[in-house]
Amino acid sequence: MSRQAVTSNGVPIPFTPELFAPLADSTPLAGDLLALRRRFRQDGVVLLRGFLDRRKVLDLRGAYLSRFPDGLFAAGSTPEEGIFSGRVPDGLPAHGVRGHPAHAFVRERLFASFADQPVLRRLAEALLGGPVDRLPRAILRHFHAGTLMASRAHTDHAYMTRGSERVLTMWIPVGDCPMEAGGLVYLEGSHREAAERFERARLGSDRAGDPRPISHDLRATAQAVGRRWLWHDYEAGDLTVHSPHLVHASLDTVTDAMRVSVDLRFILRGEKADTRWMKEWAGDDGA
Ligand SMILES: O=C(O)CCC(=O)C(=O)O
Repeated sequence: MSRQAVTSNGVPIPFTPELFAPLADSTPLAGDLLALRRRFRQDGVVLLRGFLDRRKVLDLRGAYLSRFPDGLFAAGSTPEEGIFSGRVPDGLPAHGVRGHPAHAFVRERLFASFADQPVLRRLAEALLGGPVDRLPRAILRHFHAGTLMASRAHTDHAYMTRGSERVLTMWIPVGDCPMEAGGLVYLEGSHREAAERFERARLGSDRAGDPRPISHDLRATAQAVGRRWLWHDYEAGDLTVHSPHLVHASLDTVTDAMRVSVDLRFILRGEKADTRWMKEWAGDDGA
């Protein structure tokens, strides 16, 4: 993918300064939690590079991908490298449904011990300003080249309307994830936009009957509100934390390496959680 045009869900978006800008790096604020919280409130997102141990993240990648048949991987490559063979093995159930490795993996102790690392909890507490609980519904995403499938522009709030807004999401790439691998992009300052301002973008959505996503068309989404998509070439160990009101989406995976990521959500303790997020994720749970 040349960076003159990137795509999301197969729809090109010119990679121009009007539509894209780099995501601010908040790593220098990691030691000053008040400043980090101010940045989080102001921008609706913080990027912390190398926040997690790279080796631990790559071990998680290897552990997850090793649950797939060898045919998923290019000859001579390891599960941790996650190089797509170009062919999904016959009989593999749809992503995340019972019988697919992601469904079992998010229910394993290994996954829970990664998600429950004290360093993540402490970060959530610093940003939400008090003790937190992790919501059990943790999503494992896995994209590979050739599908032109990516996350549509949306806010997390649209999927969590039955509970408190005092929640946050951590997005953790499980492996290196440059833009070409399907990097997450954030619509700058969009946590301060009224939802109605996106109506024009919604009209062109490929999911017109579903009020939750805004659109698969990231150019139309950005232009509806005159804002830019913030991008980053993520490396294993990086993470972002975002507000439930910040619009985000992902780009198509066009690299040989598959894109794996985890979303973790935390809620301020004592707040009412949306019950759909109180049970473990399944690819077909509809939430
Ligand atoms: O990983 C993705 O493509 C989307 C993640 C997401 O939507 C989220 O973290 O809320």
